[in-house]
Amino acid sequence: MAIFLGLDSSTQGLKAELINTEAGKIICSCGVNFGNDLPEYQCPSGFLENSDPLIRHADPLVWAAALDLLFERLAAAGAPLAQVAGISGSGQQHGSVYLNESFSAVLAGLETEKTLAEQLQPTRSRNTSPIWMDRATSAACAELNGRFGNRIQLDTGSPATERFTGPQIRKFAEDEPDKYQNTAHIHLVSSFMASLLCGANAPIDYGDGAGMNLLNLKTLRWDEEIVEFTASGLPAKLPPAVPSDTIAGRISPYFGKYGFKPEVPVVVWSGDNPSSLIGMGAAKPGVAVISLGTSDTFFAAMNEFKTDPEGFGHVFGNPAGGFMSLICFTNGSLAREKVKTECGLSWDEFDAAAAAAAPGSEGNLMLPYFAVESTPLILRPGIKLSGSPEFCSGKAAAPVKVRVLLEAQALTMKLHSNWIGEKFERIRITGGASDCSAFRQILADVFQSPVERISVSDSAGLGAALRAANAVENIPFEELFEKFSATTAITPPVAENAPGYETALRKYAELEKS
Ligand code: XUL
Repeated sequence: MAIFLGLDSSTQGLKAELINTEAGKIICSCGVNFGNDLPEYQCPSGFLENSDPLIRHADPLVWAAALDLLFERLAAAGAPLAQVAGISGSGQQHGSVYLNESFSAVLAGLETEKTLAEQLQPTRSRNTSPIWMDRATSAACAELNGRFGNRIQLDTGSPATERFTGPQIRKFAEDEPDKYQNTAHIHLVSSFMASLLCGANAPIDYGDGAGMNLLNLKTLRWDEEIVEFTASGLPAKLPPAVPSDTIAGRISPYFGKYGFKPEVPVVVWSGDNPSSLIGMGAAKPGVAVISLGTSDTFFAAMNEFKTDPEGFGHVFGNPAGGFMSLICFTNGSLAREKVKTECGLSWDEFDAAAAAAAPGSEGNLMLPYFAVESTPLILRPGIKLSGSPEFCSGKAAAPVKVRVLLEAQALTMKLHSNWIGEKFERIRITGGASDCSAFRQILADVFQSPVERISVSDSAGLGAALRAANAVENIPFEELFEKFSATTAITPPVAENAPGYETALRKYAELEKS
C-alpha cells in the first residue's frame, strides 16, 4: 500500500499528514501545539517570551518533544504507521539549532526507553534557537552586505536579511565565541528534525538552504567565501546541501516503538514555504500562492533566476526543480486579529464588514505595521493612516476599518511582488484567512487574477508527504497534484475594479515611501 507521511514543524506546532497515494486521500491528520500540549517548554506562541521585540528564540527541545508526542498520538489513534513507505517534512524557515560533538553519537544510539528531549538535552551547544521572527542581527547584516555588496543578493538570492541563518550564526559567533567554538553542527529546523528521524546528521535541501544567505544558487554549493566570512570555521559545521528529492537516510530504530517498520526512507526535509509550493500544486511558473498565516507569504515557481532590486523578496530552491520567489509580510493574521478585536467583531462579522464597504474604502489607506515588518523592513512598528479626517482620527465605521486593512495587505503584496515580472494566470490561496470571501475578492481584484481555493488545510505538511511519495516511488508531481491539490472554489476578478486599485496602488506606494 502506498502510504506516505508528511510532517510540518511550524512556528506554533508540529502536524502530520498521512496520505494514501493510490486512493488520492489524506487518511489521517494530527497535531501537537507547543503552547497547549508542551507548556513546560515555555514557548506558548512558539518562542520564549522576551521583552525585546527583536529577540525571538525557541527551545529546540520542544520540537523534539513534539515529535514523540505526535507519534504517540498517531499510534494511539490507530494510524497505519507500520505501512508508511516514506517520510519527509517541512520546517519553519531560517531557525537554527546548535549542537556539540556528542550529537552524532547520541543520535546513533537513541534509547527507546528514554524520550528524545531527555537524550538531546546535553547535545546542545546553545540552549536556544533563534527563529524566523528574530530581527536582532542588523549589525551582522550590515557587516555582510558591507563586505560582499550586491554579490550576496545576486548569488544567495537575498541581501543579508535579519531573520536569515547566516547573519544569525555570525551574531552568535561574535557574541558567544566559546559556545560557537563548542558547536560541531549547525542545523536548520528542517535538517534538525530530519536528523532525529534518521538517527544521523541529515543534509539541508536547496529549498530551505537558500534561506540562509550561505548557499550560492548559481553553483548550488555553500559559498565558501561568504560562509567563512560569516563565521570562522563555519564550513565544517554545516551539513551538505542537496537536491530536495535526496533520501537523507533510513528511520532510526528508536521510532520502532511507535510501530514504524525498520529501514523506512526519510527524504530530506525542506522549508515550510518550498513544501507549501508543492502542497498547493504550484510547482510550475504562472501560478502564485498566497498563504495567509501568522505571517502572510506570497510565492511562486520562477521562470528564471532573478532577484528583487528592492531587496525584500527572496529566491529559494523549488523542491520540484529550479527556483521560487518568496516575499514575507510579517503583519498577517496578527494585524487582522488586532482590527477584528478593536472593532469587536467575530470572524464572520469581520468578513461581512469587509464586504459591506465599497472597493477602495472611500479613498482611505493604512500602513499596517502593528509589529516589526519584513517587507518593507520596519524595525519600529507603528500604524500610519491616510484619507478622510474621520478615518485618520480612528472614528471610521468598522466596515471601512476592516476593508482598509485587507486592501493594504493586498496592495503591499501586489507592490512588492512586481519584481517577479509575471502576470499570474491564477493565484492559489491557503491559510486561516482564506476563509474570508471578501478578502479573496479583494486579492482577485487587486491582482486581476482568479483566486482559487484548494481543499487542503496544511499545505506544508501535505507538500512534505507528496515530496516523500515523489522521491521514494517516483510518482510524478503532476499526478499527485491532480489527486491532492484540486481547486474547490474560484473567485474571478471584477474588471471594473481594476482602475480604482491601480490608483490605490500608486497612492499606497507613495505613502509607504513617505
Ligand atoms: C519565510 C519566513 C516565514 C517562515 C515561517 O522567509 O520567514 O514564512 O518560514 O513560516
